Amino acid sequence: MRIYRILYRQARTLLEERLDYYSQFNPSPLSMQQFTDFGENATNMDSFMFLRKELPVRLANIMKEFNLLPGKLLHMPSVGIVRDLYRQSFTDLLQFENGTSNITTTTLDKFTDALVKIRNRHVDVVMTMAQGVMELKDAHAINANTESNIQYFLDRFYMNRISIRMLINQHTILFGDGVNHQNHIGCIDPHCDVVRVIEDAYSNARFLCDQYYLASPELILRYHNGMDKSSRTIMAAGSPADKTPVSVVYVPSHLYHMLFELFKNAMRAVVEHHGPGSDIFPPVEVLLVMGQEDLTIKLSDQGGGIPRSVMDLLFNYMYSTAPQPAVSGLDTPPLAGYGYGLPLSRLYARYFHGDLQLTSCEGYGSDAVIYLKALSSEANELLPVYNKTCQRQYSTPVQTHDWSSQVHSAQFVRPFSTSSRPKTPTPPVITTTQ
Ligand code: P4A
Repeated sequence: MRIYRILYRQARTLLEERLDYYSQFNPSPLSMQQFTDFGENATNMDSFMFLRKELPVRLANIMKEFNLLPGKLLHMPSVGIVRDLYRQSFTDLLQFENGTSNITTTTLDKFTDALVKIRNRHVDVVMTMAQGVMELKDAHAINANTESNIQYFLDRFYMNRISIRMLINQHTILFGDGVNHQNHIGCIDPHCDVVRVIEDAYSNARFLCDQYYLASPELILRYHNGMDKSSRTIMAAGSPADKTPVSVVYVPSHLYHMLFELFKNAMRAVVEHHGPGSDIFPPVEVLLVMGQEDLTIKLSDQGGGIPRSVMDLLFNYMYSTAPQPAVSGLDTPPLAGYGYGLPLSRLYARYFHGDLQLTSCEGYGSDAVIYLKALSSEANELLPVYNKTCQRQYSTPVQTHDWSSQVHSAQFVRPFSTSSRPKTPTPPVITTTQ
């Protein structure tokens, strides 16, 4: 037994040592343009040489940050599982660390296989982390500091994950033996047809909405070109689409993810606000604008909106992990969305220096706006960096207010009536007096 313990300790130290080494480097953000240039010109070997350092750097940066999490979360079983996956993948990559002259096509193939294996290993990470947050909520009362640290961490953790998957996808699509979509560069479409993605997301969300509520709002889609100041209606309620494309260099699956989420939310709000029995719903209106700097997609619905006190909760991981309301006895409300729909969609938007914002007129409806960089040279990856500033974030308590207030934080208020999940019984409070 002892020998195993010694071997284990040695393996651990090597891992820790390499983590220290790689976490000293900042990740190198790539622009959309670099991704496409690279995809068109780089060889398998170029990509290998870049990734064999960049992937361990990105992994190490976020693995170091795990250590700054509140101990309460760090010790949840699901979080432990996720950390082990990261350790395994980091270790897998270390075998490609050394050598320049002895790199053969076998090495390159093995590397691609390793990346595929890593990608598959991490498919369920979002769910497993959400499980960890649920375990934490069941086991402990959460104070504002803990909540803010977890929010901060998860945004960075998921952004890091998005970026690593992007790199892996680019490499495996370009140099693996899978199918390479025509006219795509890896998973990037240099002529991503925004209108097509909007229609796709709308019609798939609508399918779910029809299935669930037996009704759904129509779509009205307008386009404005800010450069030549021309406007046109692309889709009026019920009428077919005008096929002139509006295009941007982008990852279609990222854009689809955001739009699908926003359409589901808008439809759910509209149908529930007007009553599923209503025979006419106000349409969801989408305005697509091409500007000099930004491409803007605004979704406006008349679903009754949300009060300001609830707005931040929609992007809060702690809050969103609450079980979704079970409606009318069906156990999977398809429009409830995956709990992390909005915060993850916002990360996708921010990943290439765009954004996703929600504004609402409570009592009327909501506007959700996706901003994308119009120019691929300006669409740089936004990556979390492990450094002193980030370390300070975790140790700085949330700001106390210097304005008088009677209003209590809405942080733990449930905005919608939900059938609550059976709770594990709360242990009796034991007070000790010294
Ligand atoms: N009103 N407005 C929205 C929601 C409500 C809304 C809503 C009740 C809240 C949560 C949810 C889905 C809808 C909207 C558009 C949005 C976001 C929220 O993009 O009309 O599921 C998480």
